[in-house]
Formats: sequence, C-alpha cells, structure tokens
Amino acid sequence: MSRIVTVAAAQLGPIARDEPRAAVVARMIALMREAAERSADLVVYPELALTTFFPRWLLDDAEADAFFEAEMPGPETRPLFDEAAALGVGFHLGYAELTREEGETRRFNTAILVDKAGAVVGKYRKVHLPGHAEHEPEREFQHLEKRYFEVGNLGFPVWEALGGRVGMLICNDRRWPEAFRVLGLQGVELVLIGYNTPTLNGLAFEPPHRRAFHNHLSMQAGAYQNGAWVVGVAKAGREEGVDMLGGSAIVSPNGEIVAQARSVDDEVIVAACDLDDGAFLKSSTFNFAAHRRTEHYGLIVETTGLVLPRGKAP
Ligand code: CDT
Repeated sequence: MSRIVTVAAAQLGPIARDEPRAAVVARMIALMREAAERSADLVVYPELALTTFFPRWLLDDAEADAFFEAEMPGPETRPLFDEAAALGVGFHLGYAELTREEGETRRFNTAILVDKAGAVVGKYRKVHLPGHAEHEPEREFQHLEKRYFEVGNLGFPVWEALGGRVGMLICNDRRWPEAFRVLGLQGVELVLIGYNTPTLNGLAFEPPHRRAFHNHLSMQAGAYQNGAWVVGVAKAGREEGVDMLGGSAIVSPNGEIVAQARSVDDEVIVAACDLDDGAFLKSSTFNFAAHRRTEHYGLIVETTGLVLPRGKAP
C-alpha cells in the first residue's frame, strides 16, 4: 500500500521592502504553476511569504501594520486561492496576521493550509518567537519578532488533509523537539515549515555552514524521531542587505533529505512523499505507547535540578 502526496517546496528569493504584494503573489503563482506541471498536490511557501522579513527593522505602528494581512484571502491574496482551485493544488502560506479577538487587536505569525478547492482547512500561529522586543543597537540587524507578534494561541494541531495527517510549525519552532513531538504524539505524517533564517547571527559570529547545518539537523531529527515527512521552505538570498539561508528541503521520515534547493532564489523542488513511509518507525523504534517512559522524565528533571515539575515548590 502506498499513499503518495506529491509535495512542492516553493522557495522564495529576496523580497524588497517596497515590493508590492501583487508582485510577490505573481511570483508565487508562477511557482505554483510550475509545481502543478510537475504533478504537485501541495505547494508549500515560506514563513511571512508575502513581504520582506520586516522584523529586521524597528518600525512605527503604521509601518509595521502595513506588512500584516487583515483578511485572508484579501484582495491581493485572492488570486493565489483562485489559481490553486483552478489548478487543483493545495497550498501552505505563511503570513503576518492582524485580527480582532475578544475585542482586542491581535498580531500573530501565522500559517494556513488550503485544500485543493481553495478552502482554508487549518491555521497555526507560531509559538516559539525568537529574537527580542526592544531595539538592540549592537546588532547588525534587528530580529524583533517578540515586538511585532504575540505567542500563538492555537496549540500544535494536526489536520486530516490530503489523505493524511498534516501539521505545521513555523521557522524557530523547528529547533524545539517538543514542538515536533506534540505533532508526533498526534500521529503526524507530514509537517510543513516555512522559515526566514539569516545566514549570519547578527549578534555574535557563527559560521554560515554551522547555521545551515543546524537548519537541516533540526528538520531531519524532527522527521526521524516522529516518523514523519518534513517540508522546510526558505525565504532565501540577499534581502535588503541581509543574507538569508536557503537550503529548502524535503525530508523523509527516515531523516534523509530527498530533495534540496540549489539556489537562493525562487525555486521549486518536488518529491513524491509516501505517507506510509513513516509507519515502520512509528510501529518499532518510535512506538510511543510501547517505549516512551514519561513516568521517568519528571524524575530526571527533578534530580538534575534543571526544571522542577509543575506545581512543586523549590
Ligand atoms: N524567523 C525565525 O524564526 N528565524 C530564526 C532566527 C532567529 S535569529 C534571532 C530561526 O530560528 O531560524
């Protein structure tokens, strides 16, 4: 038995600060058409795909809000939905979400999953927001995600979609094994991840090859330890003077990269992902019911003194 979902990772090259949404959407549609020609069922775009990575600047409220979407789809993103429905492909889109909840204006770093009919079937809001909230002049460039976004409030859901179980993480989430594991505990088969990762640290020197290694290491480990396909999609290249990591990759449930972008520009990579490929790992090495020893984990953190179990006084 095989359950093949053909997945396209649609890496985006740099997006200029003043590049209009319509121009970016046109680039994305070109990638979607190429993906459809290559038989893709699903096209995965990066984190904050519609604009430049604006958290690199300290902005006033109006400047920052110009990078947010108050509607999804809105007038500028509607063509993406229409094209997907016409081509019969699903897609995953990362964007800055401006919304009203409980009488408050809220801002999240969000990703949605859209089915082949153009309907939104899932929404995830980024939990692990990296960087800082205040301007830090010692940095070469800012990373103000903690200023512009709230921590996501939707948990780590998994959706029945495209014939399988699909979850989403956003960029920095991929570095946290517990984020992957919460999806794994729900039997996830396909994890979609967009990222914007500067090639340099901005605060302290880290060799670019190590940054690239950690990107793949996180996604390959997350795939293997949960027996799931992982699709990681970059915003790549020199964007407003800051080099962004490429390396978009499709990773099998065995942790092996089966397709990888070669450029740091707009590029489509495709892989036929058999969702059953993770079944053996899920029933053997990572059979959680049989082998996970949660009853010991509290003891380990208590005896190391790293973190006390919830509710215990120091
Ligand atoms: N967008 C995002 O989450 N980027 C981070 C870089 C953080 S550097 C302060 C990442 O984990 O790739």
